[in-house]
Amino acid sequence: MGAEQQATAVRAATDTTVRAADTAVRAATDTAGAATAVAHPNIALIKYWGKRDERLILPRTDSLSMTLDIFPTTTRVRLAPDAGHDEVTLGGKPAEGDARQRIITFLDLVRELAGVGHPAVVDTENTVPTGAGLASSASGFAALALAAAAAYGLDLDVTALSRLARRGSGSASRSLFGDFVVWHAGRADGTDEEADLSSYAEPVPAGPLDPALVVAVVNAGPKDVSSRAAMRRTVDTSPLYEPWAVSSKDDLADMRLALGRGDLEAVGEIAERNALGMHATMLAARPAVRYLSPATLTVLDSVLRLRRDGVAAYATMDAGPNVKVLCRSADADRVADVVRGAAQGGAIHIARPGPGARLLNEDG
Ligand code: 2P0
Repeated sequence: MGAEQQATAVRAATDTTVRAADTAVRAATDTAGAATAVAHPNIALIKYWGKRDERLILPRTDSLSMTLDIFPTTTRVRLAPDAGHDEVTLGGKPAEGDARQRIITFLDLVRELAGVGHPAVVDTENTVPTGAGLASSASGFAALALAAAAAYGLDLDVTALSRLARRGSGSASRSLFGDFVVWHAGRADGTDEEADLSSYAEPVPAGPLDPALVVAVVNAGPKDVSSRAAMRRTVDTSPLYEPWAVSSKDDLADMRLALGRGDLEAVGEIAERNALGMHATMLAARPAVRYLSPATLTVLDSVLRLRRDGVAAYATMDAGPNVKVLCRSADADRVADVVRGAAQGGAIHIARPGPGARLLNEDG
């Protein structure tokens, strides 16, 4: 296939995927007033690290992720016109502090867009074990965006929903879609409205990869520095930030090609170098942000040993010490065994590509 034909095929495949996602998210929007949505976490293979606009949550660079099939978040939003204020529970307990405030700020945005001022009752169930190192903000705000938009009667297509989810948490924009997903940084040279419109997520076509992601939890404790604060400090103070942002563009272009031809080794190599580069930017921040622990490095050593033994295994780490190892689905159990030995008693989870966010019918 020539480059032009390939581009046309890729565009057609993407259009079909977006239309299918649209049907899924529009399916139950006829029950305005209450809606329940489910979304899965995603892990970035090309990282989102750094904002250019904190209010609109506009990133400095494009990012690309795989949506997982484990640990979904389910969120129900019900309008409560007679209530005096929003009522928010997480896992059956009243939400507090920053978590509660971020949800209410997000509901305020939905109310403004819908022109409906009613308070809401929001119930969220996360199935991710506490501290598993799989950020629940991506699945959480993707599910909340979908449920709140439906409950408040906003008729948004899935692209607009990914923009909306972005306003809750950047990485949530990617969890609207299943499998591999790119989030566009968008236009930096126009108005706020143009920038907002141009920063959304969409599916990325991939060849036959059959991947798995082995998650090694080496420390389940809370982190010292939030990813939001760490990102800000890195952009503001790290001399390595700009070079990483520039090289991340090349990584993304290479990643699209590697995904397209179903080349798991190349996908893994690019993901690993992009993640290590991101951590290098943090180590050079002032003061340094160091999420990687001795146990992280022990797991990274085990990944190198696997590669030396001929197993395609590649590591990526986010804003924490836990390691996610990309490998072939057929190798997942072997990789999990080796990584378990290195993870010093930490829990191991095996994930595969998962679905996009969807609304549940009221009967579930
Ligand atoms: C990512 N991370 O691409 C990157 C890699 C962590 C490391 O997205 O401030 O919770 O809510 O937009 O999305 C974590 O940041 O940050 C994140 P906000 P978010 O997955």
